[in-house]
This record gives sequence, structure tokens and C-alpha cells, in this order.
Amino acid sequence: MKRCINYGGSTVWPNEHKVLSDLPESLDVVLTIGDSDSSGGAGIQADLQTFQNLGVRGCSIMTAITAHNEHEITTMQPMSVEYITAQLSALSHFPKIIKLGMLARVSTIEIMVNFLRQYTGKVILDPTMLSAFRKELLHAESEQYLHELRNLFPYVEILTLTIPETESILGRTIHSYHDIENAGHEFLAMGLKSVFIKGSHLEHNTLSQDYWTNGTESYWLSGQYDEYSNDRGMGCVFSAAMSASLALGYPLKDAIIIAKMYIGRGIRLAQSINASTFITHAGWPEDEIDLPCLSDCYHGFSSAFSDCGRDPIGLYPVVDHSDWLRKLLPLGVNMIQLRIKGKFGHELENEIKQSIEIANKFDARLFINDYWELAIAYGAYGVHLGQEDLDSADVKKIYQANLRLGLSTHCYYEVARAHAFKPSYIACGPIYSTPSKRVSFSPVGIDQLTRWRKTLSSYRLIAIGGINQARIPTIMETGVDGVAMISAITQADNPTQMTIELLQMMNAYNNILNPIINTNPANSTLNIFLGSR
Ligand code: TZP
Ligand code: MG
Repeated sequence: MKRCINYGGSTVWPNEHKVLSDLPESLDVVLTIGDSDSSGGAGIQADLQTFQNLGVRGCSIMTAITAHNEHEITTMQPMSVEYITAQLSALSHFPKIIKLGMLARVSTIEIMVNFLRQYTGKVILDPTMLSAFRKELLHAESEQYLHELRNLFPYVEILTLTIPETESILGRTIHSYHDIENAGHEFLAMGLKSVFIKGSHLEHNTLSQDYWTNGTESYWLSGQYDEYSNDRGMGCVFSAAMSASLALGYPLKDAIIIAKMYIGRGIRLAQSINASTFITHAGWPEDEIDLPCLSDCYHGFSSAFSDCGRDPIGLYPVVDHSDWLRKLLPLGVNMIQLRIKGKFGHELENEIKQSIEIANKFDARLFINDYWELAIAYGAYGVHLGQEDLDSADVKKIYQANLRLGLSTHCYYEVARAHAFKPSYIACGPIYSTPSKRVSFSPVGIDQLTRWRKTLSSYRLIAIGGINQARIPTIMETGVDGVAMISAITQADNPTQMTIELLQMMNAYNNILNPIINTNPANSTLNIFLGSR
């Protein structure tokens, strides 16, 4: 249904030209509001390419037309109030995600502020006013433009900035990572919900350090950064990828990781044309080299944990009592997790101690869930931790005690966080819905598991959640190294027989017979930057 909105008191409503009249609201759509870049390297052209590559439909409102080639911008013609309001009023539905890029004029900011007062979707703001060629664009209006930009902040889900942009808006220079953190919090005080500051201009090396905060949570993303002679379009593509991921339903924290991977791959594979470089768009980003390490500190890399050895993983039962080890290890299970909930004190300690003794007798790899201190004290093979445990566990101590580490993940954000610890294996789930563990995440599904298999190429990957005998072929065909199971074994009519059958089934798969030997990501290029723990 067509709506008529009063944008900044404008009286002009040429609404005959519908741009998006019949688009069903259910389609994943992003509206990008920004400038045209005639060379296609940045602006709306780059946004639309990004949307398409991530499987999202784009629509656009042009705020200015620029004349660009690979080396310079020769002129810019901002759109008049009339043309901007005409484009806005022609939209019959407003997508749930809007990306704001270069607005070019103070009057356009005012129109947007008025429009956003009654818009209920999410807004990503990437002001791009100081990107490589645009520094001079705002000329006479620049002071006022920078000031007016702040009026947009209360409506913005996330503001993405480079250091030069941060400096322009705040009117001071940024010298250190600490300055970036302070700047982030200063922006929040201006009414923003969250801010992402790209720290790559701070150090002239091959690392990128980006900071995100929403006031309650903050983190750094550390990744590789290919020296890029001409950074046109980086901000546009990054924020466009984030907008597309939000439109696909990913939460903001995941959308940031996907966007970081998209731009990382785009820069890494950038194409050189006429002595200038253009970001490459190549579909969904899946390469481990582009996966950032997420940590509460900058340079948040860790040394790699010891791997799980050369033996295949295959069946990985998760049990809650040492009796299960007595029952399952003689059958040939060689990796198992003790996951005790609701026992304490002596009883808990005794269970852990006994389980470690049984595992040692069978030369089986036993991971102790949660109780990392007892695991160290009794010399377990490894420790398994959930994401919430990572807030309190002393991971450095587990590493120093030379125990292996397994980590649970449920989403992109957690996968990037796990990657920073370089664990011995990563578990992803729940693949299907399961009554065995309460999680606030929807099931991951096979398609996402397949993607994570590609992305976590140097890790032993374990699938968990809702997996039963009938689902083993589908799971194993994704190429995972192991399958963790609780109820399919512990609640089977005949757990012994079920375990024997599961072991036989798993042995039939190539990924089990020929496990990746390089389970420890020591060969990853990132590893050359590892700091010591
Ligand atoms: N982590 C993610 S799902 C899950 C855990 C511990 C439970 C898996 O149990 P089940 O019975 O194999 O679905
Ligand atoms: Mg736990």
C-alpha cells in the first residue's frame, strides 16, 4: 500500500514513478541510500553487487551522482530535495533493512532524520564521507554536514567508521587502540546503539584490528589485511554485506562476522584494473583465511592447542557417568566426553577421577565438560567448554597444562570467538532440534554445517544436536570429523548394540578413514602472528 510521508516539510510529491511497487514484503531486500559511483568501485553500484552476491535483492535511492574513474573523482552532483523525496515516496514498502551511505548534503540528512522518525526497521550508517576520493566532496558544507550526521544516530543500529572518519566526527586524532575504544564509547553517548571502528589505518602492517561495542558488550576482530593500494569501496562493501546478512535474518553479531569475511575475501582477491584495485565479489565467503579472530582484546590471537592426534574421531558419545565409559570404551569408542550436570563436591570429583582412570586404561581421549580445574588436576586428555564458560575459565591454564580444548559454537559470532582460541576441535550445533540441551539458537541445519566445514578447514569439526542413526549419512557427507551424540546412545533400547552399529556406520566414511592430519591450525597464515599466551 502506498504511503505519503512528510519528509522534512518538503511539499513536492511526484509519486507516479514507482520503483518498488509490487515487491512482496517477505523478500529479503535492502534499501541502500547513497551516491552513484560511475566507476562501479564504491557507492550504490558496489552495494548492489554485494547484495546480489549474498542472495539479497537491493533497491536504491540516489543521493548524488559522482563522476569517477579508477583514479579520481571529477565531479559530484547532489540530488535535490525534490528528487530525494520523490524516490522515497515512490517506495511502496520499506524494507526492514536500510543502509545509509553518503548523503552528500545537509538537506538530505534532514530528510532522512524526518523519515527515520517513523521507520521501524534497522538502519546501518556508513557515512563514507572521507573515503579515498571523497574527502573534498563536502567542501563548503563539511562542518555542518559532520554536525548534522549526529542527528541520525538515535535511529541507527550500527555506525561503521574508519579511523579518519572517526577523527573527523570527533574532531581529534586517534593514536592507539585505547583511543579507538574511547571513541566507540563516546559515539554511544551520542545515542547510537552500536559502533564499529575499522582500525586498519592505525598500523601499517598486514593485520586488521576492528572494534565493536554496544555499551554492554565489546570485542575486537583481528584478521589479515592485504595491503590495498586504493581503499575505494571497502566501507561500502563491508556495510552492504552487513546489511544483506541482517536482511537474511542473521543477528547483528553474526552479520558483522559475515561482512568481515566478505570484505576480507574481496580485498584478498582484489582485481587490478588500470593500476587501480577493485574488490572482488564472489558469492558467500567461506574461506578460513577470512574468518576473523574475535576477542576482548586487540591482537587477540592465541597459540594453537595440541590437536586430537592422528586417530580419526567418528563417534563421540557425550555421557554423564563413568559407568558409560565402562560400557562404551570396550566397544571401540576412542573419544568421549564426560558432561556432568547437577553433581558437586566429592561425588563430582570422584566421577571425574574414575572416568579419567578408565579412559587411560583404554587409551581413549576423554574430554571433561565444564570442570577444567579438575580435568587439569587429574590429567584428563582434554576439556570441553561452552561459550559461557569462556567468560570465566582460565584458558591459558588449560593450555599450559597441555590439555586439549574443545569448544561449542552455535553461530558465526561464536565460531569467530572459538577461532581466536585455536582449540583442538570445534563443535557446531545444534544441527537439529534436541531436547538434550536448552539453547537459545535455532537449529543450525545441514547447509550451514556444510559451510562451516569449508570455513573451519584446518580444524577437527564435530557436529552435535539431534543426531541419530538415521541422520548419520547426511551428517557425514558434510565432511565433519566427528559426531557427538547423547540421547541416540544413552536412550537407545540397547545402547551397546546401537554403539556398535554407529561405530560401523561411521567407519564407512572417508573423512573418518582419512582424517585431516593438519588438525592444528599451525599452518594457517594467521599463525605467524600469534602472540604468546
Ligand atoms: N550441545 C549442543 S546440542 C547438545 C549439546 C550438548 C545436546 C546434544 O544431545 P543429543 O541428545 O545428541 O541431541
Ligand atoms: Mg559448559
